[in-house]
Amino acid sequence: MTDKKKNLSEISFTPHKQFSPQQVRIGVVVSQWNSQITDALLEGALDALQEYQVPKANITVRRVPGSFELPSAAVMMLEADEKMDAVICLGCIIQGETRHFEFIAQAVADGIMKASIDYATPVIFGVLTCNDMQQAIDRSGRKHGNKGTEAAVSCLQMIDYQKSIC
Ligand code: DLZ
Repeated sequence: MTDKKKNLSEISFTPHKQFSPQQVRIGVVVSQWNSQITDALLEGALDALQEYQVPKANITVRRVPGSFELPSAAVMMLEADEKMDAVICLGCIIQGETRHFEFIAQAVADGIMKASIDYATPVIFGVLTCNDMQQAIDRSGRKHGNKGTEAAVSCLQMIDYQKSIC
């Protein structure tokens, strides 16, 4: 991870025997702000889940207005479906002229962490926090890989972890 040019999406893991991707249920909440980017993150995430053989029928995708809404939307999903194994949050926050960036980015990071701890369930931070649009483009399927793919693999790895300790 120290090499800036490294494609961060080139991550994988070896599942434990107890892990059956065909049986996991995953929610994905996607921010509509910067949708050009978040749609690409979603595509990367869904491709990765498909590669690991998670059935499409076991994946629930929902859109929310902006990244700020991601933590509460994740919690609502976990509340609504107790069989949900994990939720992936996808968003893109870009630095602007005002201080919205720092408030939103910090709140989202804290909210996602709180949701995962409160529910003892993986809630994955697939949110780009970028200085400009080019950085976001580079991390949503270009030279720095796709953060959505990375989020999906992290999600499966955490479900695997949870099942391996139960
Ligand atoms: C308001 C706002 C701004 C200025 N910028 C972004 C952004 O870069 N990325 C993002 O995901 N959302 C942004 N939002 C919207 C907030 O996340 C939120 O949806 C609104 O403040 C309504 O609560």
